[in-house]
Amino acid sequence: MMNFHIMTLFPEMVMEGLNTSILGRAIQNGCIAIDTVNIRDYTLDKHKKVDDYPYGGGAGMLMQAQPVYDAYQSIRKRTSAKKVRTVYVTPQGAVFNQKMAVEFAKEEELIILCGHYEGIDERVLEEIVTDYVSIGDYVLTGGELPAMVMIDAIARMVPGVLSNEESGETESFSDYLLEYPQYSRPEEWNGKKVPEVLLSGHHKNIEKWRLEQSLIRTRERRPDLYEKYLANHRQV
Ligand code: 4FV
Repeated sequence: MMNFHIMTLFPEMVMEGLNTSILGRAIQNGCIAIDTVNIRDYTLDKHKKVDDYPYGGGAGMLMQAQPVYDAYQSIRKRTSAKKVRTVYVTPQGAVFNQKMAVEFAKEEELIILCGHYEGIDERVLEEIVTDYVSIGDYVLTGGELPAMVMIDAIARMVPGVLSNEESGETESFSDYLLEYPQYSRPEEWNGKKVPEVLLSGHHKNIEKWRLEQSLIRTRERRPDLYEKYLANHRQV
């Protein structure tokens, strides 16, 4: 059972987005639990102000420390572990990948902090964040989509979430190679036939064909991963 606690200004956006097919079922069958904490609920002024101008000037607004910290404390009060792993999703973080998803899936509890505007006051980040994670080198308007992307990838790796039919493609990133082309019925569609080898029933030949296709696809689309694969499989 894995508990995700999401700190956000837009709880409904996150819950709506995550309560779908596989994740919805995982929540129903108790493999994972997802709750949201609305940072705005922890403001102390009547205008429920969460942001202010950045010292030193610069464009945009910054989320202030106090509401974030108090929202965090509200989660800590009801989580068991001493220091719960707390991810701040931000372009200033390590880029998320399948390896990190597998690692995060081992946690019982995971807090994910979603920023907005230009980001969050550094002083509260220093206080509560254990991991800085980016979903890619581009700038979004908020941390909710990154949080949902991470939860989707992490939850898939929690035992019981995927049925064995669904857990196929996870290994496609385990040895740097992209997954091979896949086909299903009918055997011919739009004048295009399924590659003969896949209909042959020769598992050795199918495996060989799939590896070849993965190598071709990886070399074409992700030369960076292809280099890593070659380095890892240097024929001595
Ligand atoms: C982002 C990313 C991202 C930046 C300012 C939210 C936005 C706003 N988070 N991976 N790329 N965040 O663009 O994680 O606060």
